[in-house]
Amino acid sequence: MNYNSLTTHETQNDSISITGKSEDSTYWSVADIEALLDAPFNDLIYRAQCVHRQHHDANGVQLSTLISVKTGGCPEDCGYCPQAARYHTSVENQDMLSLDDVVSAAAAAKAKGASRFCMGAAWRGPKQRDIEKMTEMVRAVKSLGMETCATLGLLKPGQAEQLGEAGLDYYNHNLDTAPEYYEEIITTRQYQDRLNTLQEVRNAGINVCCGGIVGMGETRQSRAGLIAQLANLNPYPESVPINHLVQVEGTPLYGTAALDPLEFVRTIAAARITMPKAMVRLSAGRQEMSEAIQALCFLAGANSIFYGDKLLTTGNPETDHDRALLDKLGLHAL
Ligand code: SAM
Ligand code: DTB
Ligand code: SF4
Repeated sequence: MNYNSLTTHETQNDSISITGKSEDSTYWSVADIEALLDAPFNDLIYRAQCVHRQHHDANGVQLSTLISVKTGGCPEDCGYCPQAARYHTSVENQDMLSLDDVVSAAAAAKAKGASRFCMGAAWRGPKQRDIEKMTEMVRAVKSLGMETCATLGLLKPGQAEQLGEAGLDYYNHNLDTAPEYYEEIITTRQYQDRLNTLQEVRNAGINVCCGGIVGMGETRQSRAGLIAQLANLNPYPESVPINHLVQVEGTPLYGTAALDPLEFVRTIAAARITMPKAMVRLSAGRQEMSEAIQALCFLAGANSIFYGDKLLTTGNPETDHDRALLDKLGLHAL
């Protein structure tokens, strides 16, 4: 199918659909997604917006607040990450936060309007004693009436069940990039390890939050490859964070050539079209992004953001600033 000439046609029930691969199809080839990314920008965004409106509140944005419950000193070698022990960045190691600290941060996030609270840890994966502390945190945050999410690295059999029993709603574990580019970025764990963890999460009945990073020097074909991997997960993730690389001094990817911001917008649109019901999160990198590009991301189907002045270790727009942006665009928090 040639997406370079996307046209619209009226369907029997008069709603607008667009010729091309059906959004309900379960399989997307890399070539299908490359064709989307290669399409004229207006055609791509229009199609993404149509898909978005079929499945979501057109002007709603979900707000998730992040907290790093254990910072730095990580044994892995992810080339983008300021928390890897082997890179010399300005991140200071911090032991696990106390339950009280986490609950206060969650309550403050809720008071500012966040509906989900995501707890991240700089681990290859949690040990059993870590899972015990995490389940306490999940229970406490859940009891505040917030959705809970955790991102703790690779999970061993049985760990996802324990998190699920404590009330974990989502587990974030990213594929990060396309399989063929992965070894350029991370060598201490394999793509298949990540897929195995995602399967553990699915088997435990926890919603999957899985996405990746763009702007790591990958080709457009590799961006298509990432989206294909995500879209072909069966079922595809409920939540899809699309991060723009935050370049941190001391990491191997610091100094990577800047990506054209419109490529980022195209990637968001491809995620929306191929995973119509997912929440697509405009994730890391917003602080470095203009309001105009963020607005285009919302137009392309992003309907979730990280909300709060910090991601895990790097900055994110101030909440007042984000509120003003949402107001300016007539967007409301979900
Ligand atoms: N240690 C766990 C793991 O890697 O699975 C959980 C935390 S890790 C920081 C979560 C995700 O943050 C990574 O998979 C990556 O997608 C994202 N991330 C980390 N550093 C980033 C950066 N500098 N820019 C954009 N995204 C980043
Ligand atoms: C995700 O996809 N992005 C978030 C969250 N999941 C855990 C993390 C972004 C981290 C950006 C770099 C930092 O702040 O350390
Ligand atoms: Fe460790 Fe996660 Fe950072 Fe990789 S992304 S170095 S696993 S904290």
